[in-house]
Parts: sequence; structure tokens; C-alpha cells
Amino acid sequence: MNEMSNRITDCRIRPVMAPLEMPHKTASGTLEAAPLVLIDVIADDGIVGSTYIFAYTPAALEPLAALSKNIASSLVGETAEPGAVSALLDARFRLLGNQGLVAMAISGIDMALWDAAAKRKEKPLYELLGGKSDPVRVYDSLGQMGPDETARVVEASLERGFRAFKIKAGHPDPKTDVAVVRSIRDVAGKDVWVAADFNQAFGVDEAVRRMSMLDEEGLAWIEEPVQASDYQGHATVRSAIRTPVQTGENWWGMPDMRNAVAAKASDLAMPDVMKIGGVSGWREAASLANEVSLPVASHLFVEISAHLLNATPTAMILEWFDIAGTIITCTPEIADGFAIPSQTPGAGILWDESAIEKIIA
Ligand code: SMN
Ligand code: MG
Repeated sequence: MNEMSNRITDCRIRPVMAPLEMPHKTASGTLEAAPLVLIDVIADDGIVGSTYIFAYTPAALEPLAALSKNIASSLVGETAEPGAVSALLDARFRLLGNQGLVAMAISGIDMALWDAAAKRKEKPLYELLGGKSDPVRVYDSLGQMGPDETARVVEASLERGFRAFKIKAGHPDPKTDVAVVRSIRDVAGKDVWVAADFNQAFGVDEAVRRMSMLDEEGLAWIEEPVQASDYQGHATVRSAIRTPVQTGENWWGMPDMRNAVAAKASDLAMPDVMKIGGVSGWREAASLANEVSLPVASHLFVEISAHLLNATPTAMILEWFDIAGTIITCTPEIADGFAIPSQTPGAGILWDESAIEKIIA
């Protein structure tokens, strides 16, 4: 193996429960802390590619870490070039299939390898992907709260530089959802950008009834009103209301995105880099979105998503839901409604080792 052959020599996989600034309530459960698997892939030129992936629930943390470790270890001696690794893993996992924890682990390795590839070229990731360096429009993704608490949180968020907001809707009384939207407009101005996420809470009939109540509120989108996999149901809701429908965070790779597009399930798209297939998967999703003129928003993973949106032709807005801010040292800055992507080589993940040491125990 020659010194600059760019082969994978090692990996480091660490499961952690990363504290959140505050618990995040949704219509389908509350997130108290973020179960994250930290992935570092090391190559023979000394370059380390880093990323984190999100297990959603503590029950999935150890299995996801073990799977990531097994897959990454199996790549020792292989090329560190993400496209080649993606083809290799695609073949190796053809029989099992590439969804759920397997897809998350494979995406994580892809994300780490793209970070390394950008570092190797001494470029920020957006530049390696042919994108621009611009600040990216951003919205603050808020948890489910009543109108008064939402207003207080939005005031603080405006102070931090946010100018757009998403609520987790789906309160037991639909009137509360309307009141929460209005409480944001009272604090942030009547024309402020607001979206509402229902996290798959309703059946189609109930969704149409509830979404119709919000149709006069001028929302930028309503998100996942019905089960994520029910593309036909989304299409039905979509044709019954005027507000744009948003889905995509639960698309497992391109097959799901293609089916959703074919069913006309969504006015917009919000692929999740970890579920859509890493940076490699995101690029395919961005290309399909461009072909069918779907505006693209991101889901979680603020650091790498800021780079990806800058390389996405129909980019719309970045979701700000900072699940790793307490364990990295390089959180993007927010200024007047925009996030600034990191300008250093790579995707902008630098571990805060002393913070990690305290929670890894
Ligand atoms: C979401 C993300 C992460 C945890 C719970 C819910 C969500 C979103 O649907 O869009 O932010
Ligand atoms: Mg959502």
C-alpha cells in the first residue's frame, strides 16, 4: 500500500447521548436528548472523515453503533473514495436490503468519506460539490408548545438571528395549532415565514379537516399530515387544501423519493441526508428534485446540510434543529435569517472532545 493510495486504514465509532438545549416535543413523541453515533473514518494519508448519525431513540443507539462499526471495519484496506465505497456497499447489502439502521450506517460512512474527500482537496464540501459559498436561508424548528411558550421561545430565537419558524403542530385541540401560528405572527410580524409539522399524526380524513382549518393562516407548508409512507394519502390531502404539503424526511433512498414524486405526494421535498443515502444519495435526490421542479429543504444535520443546499439547484431553506451543537465546536453562525456554511475544508464537523468525554462515561 503506497503512502498516498487513499485507502481506509481505521475507523472510530462512538455512541453518545448528546444533551439538547431543551426537550423537543412532537405529535409523535418527545426527544429528551439526541442519541448520536459519532463516526470517524481514517485513511492512509492521515485524513479523518467525520460525521454523526442520529438514532432517534436510545433503544437504537447501541445497535446502530455496532452496525456502523462492523460495516466501517469491513472497509479497512478499501479505497476511501465515496462513489466506489457506495457501489461496494450497495452490492454487499443487496440481499439484506438498504433501509433502516443499515441505510443509516451506510449513509454515515458516505457522509464521513465525503468530508474526508473535501479535506483531501482542501475545499469546503459545497465547493467540492460544485456549489456556492452563500449564506443559506434558515428556519428555527421549534418543539410542540402552547401559544404563550411559543411566543417566548420565538422572541429569544429572533434575538439569535432567526427570521423563520416551524412549529410541531397536532395539539389535541386543532384551535391550539391556529393560536400557536398566530402567537408567532404577533411576536415576529404578520408576514413572518411559518411552517407546521404534524409528524404523521392523522388519518387522511382527519388530516384534511385539520389542515383546512389552517388554510387561511398563510403557512409556508404543512408537513407529514399523514403516515410518511402513505403517498396517496398525502396526495389526497394536497388536493384538498391550498397550503403546500411538505414531505421527505422519511424517504429511505431514491426508490421512496421516486414513488412519492410519482404519486404527486408533495409540493416540496425535504430529504434527510442520513435516510436518503448520505451525500451520494442527496446528490441524486437534488438532481431528481431539479428535474421535477421540487423546491428542496433539509432535515436535521445542520452543518452538512448547509453545504448540500448550496449545491442543490432548487434549494429552498435549511432546517435548524441542532442535535449535535453540544458536542461539536463549529456550529454554523446565524445572522438575519441565514446560516453561514463552514468555510474550512470538509463538511464542518469538529468534535468537542472535552464535552464528549463528559457524556461518553
Ligand atoms: C423531527 C426531527 C427529529 C426528531 C423529531 C421530529 C421532525 C422535523 O419531523 O421535521 O424536524
Ligand atoms: Mg418533520
